[in-house]
Amino acid sequence: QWTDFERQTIQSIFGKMDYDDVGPAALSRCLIVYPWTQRYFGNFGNLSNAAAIQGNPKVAAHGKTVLQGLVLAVKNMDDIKATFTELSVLHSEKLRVDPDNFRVLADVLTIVIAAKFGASFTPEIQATWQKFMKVVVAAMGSRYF
Ligand code: ZNH
Repeated sequence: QWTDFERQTIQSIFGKMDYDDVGPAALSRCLIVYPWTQRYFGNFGNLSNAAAIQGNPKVAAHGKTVLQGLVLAVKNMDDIKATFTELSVLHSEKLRVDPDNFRVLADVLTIVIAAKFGASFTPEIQATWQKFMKVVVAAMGSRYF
């Protein structure tokens, strides 16, 4: 269901992305702007204010982990749902993350990326990115009943 343009666009975004920068930025922004998402990270230590969240090494590490998860989706663009079956089960049954939060994180990630890429993040590229994230969010939620 992907055109050549869409495949190239997603690959190019991930090729240019600095994971060590974007992952922590997106997760920390999510925890700051949507504080209810903090409830899942009770073992991450101090999340009491924006500076604490941004300086928290566990948040940074986990931001990178989430992006590594997205890299799996890029590598398996034709079967994202199956690729995320196990992760969806983990988030549903073990972590008990409300699936609405996947869209929330996808949105903050979009904002972080748009800010990084600036004018080169054209409406066409953004539309492709949002389509990709929509498939990811659906796949992450696919094992919720
Ligand atoms: Zn998540 C974990 C991915 C979203 C919460 N995650 C995780 C991991 C991964 C991921 C890969 C690891 C696993 C293992 O270890 O095995 N995520 C992901 C993705 C996404 C997500 C891809 C989207 C897109 N998460 C999310 C959200 C939330 C979460 C939204 C909330 C809010 N996760 C989580 C938690 C965990 C995880 C809590 C666990 C952590 C620790 O370390 O403990």
